[in-house]
Amino acid sequence: MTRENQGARRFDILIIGAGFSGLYQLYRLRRLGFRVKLFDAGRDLGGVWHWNRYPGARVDSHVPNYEFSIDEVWQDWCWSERFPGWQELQRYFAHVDSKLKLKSDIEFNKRVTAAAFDEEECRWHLTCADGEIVETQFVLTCMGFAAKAHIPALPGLDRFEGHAIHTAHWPEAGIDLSGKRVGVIGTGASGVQVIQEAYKVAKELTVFQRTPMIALAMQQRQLSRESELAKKSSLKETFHIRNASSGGFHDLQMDERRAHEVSKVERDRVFEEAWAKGGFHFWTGSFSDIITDSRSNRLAYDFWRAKVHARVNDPATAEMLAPTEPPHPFGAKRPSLEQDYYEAFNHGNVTLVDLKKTPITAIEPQGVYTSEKAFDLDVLVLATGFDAGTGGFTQIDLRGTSGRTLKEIWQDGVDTHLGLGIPEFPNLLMLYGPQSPTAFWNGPASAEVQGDWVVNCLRHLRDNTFRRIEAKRDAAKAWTKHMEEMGARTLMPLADSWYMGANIPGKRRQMLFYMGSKSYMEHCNNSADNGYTGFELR
Ligand code: N01
Repeated sequence: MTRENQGARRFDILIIGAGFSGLYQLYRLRRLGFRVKLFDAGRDLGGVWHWNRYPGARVDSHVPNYEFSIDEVWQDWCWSERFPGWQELQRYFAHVDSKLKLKSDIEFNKRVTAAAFDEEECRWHLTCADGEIVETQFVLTCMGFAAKAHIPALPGLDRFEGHAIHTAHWPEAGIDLSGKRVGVIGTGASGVQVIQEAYKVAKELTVFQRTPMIALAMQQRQLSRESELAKKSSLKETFHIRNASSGGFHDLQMDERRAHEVSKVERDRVFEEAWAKGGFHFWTGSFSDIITDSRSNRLAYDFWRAKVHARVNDPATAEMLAPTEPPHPFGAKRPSLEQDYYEAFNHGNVTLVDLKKTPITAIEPQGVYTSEKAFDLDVLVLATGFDAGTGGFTQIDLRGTSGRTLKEIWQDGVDTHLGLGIPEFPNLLMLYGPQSPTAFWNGPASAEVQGDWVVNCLRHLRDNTFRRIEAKRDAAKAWTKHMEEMGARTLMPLADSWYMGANIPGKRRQMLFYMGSKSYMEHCNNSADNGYTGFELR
């Protein structure tokens, strides 16, 4: 023990992050008798649902897919909406805690800023923002994929005299947009949701769009307590199907035919049916070749485009929102779900600016300047996304056995074994991290299914008196290669998406998430069944 660490608190397992994955780990590991503690930088439970409280923030995975399958949690919980908003999700997390009593082992406002592995002691030393150093044998990162906001380097942003705010940094007290001149940069899922709310109250709303979002109909519904209670008798089966599915939804089934090979009438019938179901049905619940075959993909895009044009009054605006030529293959960027996003552009107080034609040249104290004109603003919302997958890790001074930081190592590309372990970083296991299905896996399902694998692994290590687990370099290289090959069989690499790390200037372009949680878990289970192949245990 080094001198400065004398008296440091010591744990078997330290979990970072109090979202679905972190809470599930705490729930399971505590019951197995591990000395486990959870740290979270926020003030309360929820992970992304603690931070993302901008107007309109709501989940894009419909319930009951989006909840824990733990009996004591679901039995007396009823949702009020099919796609719940952030306030209801925060209430859900409070309910989870009231049932599982997790908070007694959670410390909030506890941001981990640095971590170094001590090879001699076979233990991690973690430094927190408040100066405390703790020691732990294992670290479980449960930080989600969106732990680091992306704030683009817009010239003059710091000089803006109004309120400039990233969607993930929205203050708990809220920001009143009523009667204000509001600008929104970014039309991803966060931008779409803010825009839908802001146009109803703002004096003027200016939407700065770089790439049009291919937004799908949410088909939101209110849920009555009676209908929720009626589902309870089949919920166990629903969760079972969900956790065994590829993607973590109990009710998203693909049509195995090729979209471009069936008749137009039949194709439209399938598309309409998926559209009416709402949510991701049109993306991952219609024809299975949409994301692999450009002909089928184009047919889906054209169907979507016609839907949008039917709702937007001004044809030029409709063309900006849903251009004749797709900005990228449909679904190769995450589609967001909308309720009245397109109708917003029929209102006189809303202006759509095409940043590809008239880019932002500067942010001035009074507002945003494009190459064409100035827009005076009171509030500038940065709905500009996240350094997804890796940003949560690289913002920590995380040093493994070589002393190099993970940030330095990942500059040349991410290599992990199964998205669970990183060479040079022993006893650190990732949940919902890069190179696992994360972006293509419903969060609570992943928390439980991938989560059970991690719990079983930790139990295996303890039962067999192993002190150390580390991903092997050749296994990690092979996993990256496998992911690239899988990605290349799809249209995913053709879009500049956060799936590819391509939304962050300078970030290495690579397939960051594994497509298909079912085959992913087969790889993980094969490894475990054969003595954790690809990992070194000692
Ligand atoms: O971020 P994004 P997000 N100048 O990266 C634009 C989940 N989520 O926070 O496409 C101008 O998707 C950028 O433009 P372009 C969900 O998985 C879920 O919206 O790069 N514009 C894009 O339009 C989602 O996919 C929910 O050309 C700039 C936007 O900012 C993920 O989080 C709700 C720019 C960023 O879109 C991320 O969504 C919210 C610049 N310099 C989020 N830089 C739900 O559950 C970036 N942009 C519903």
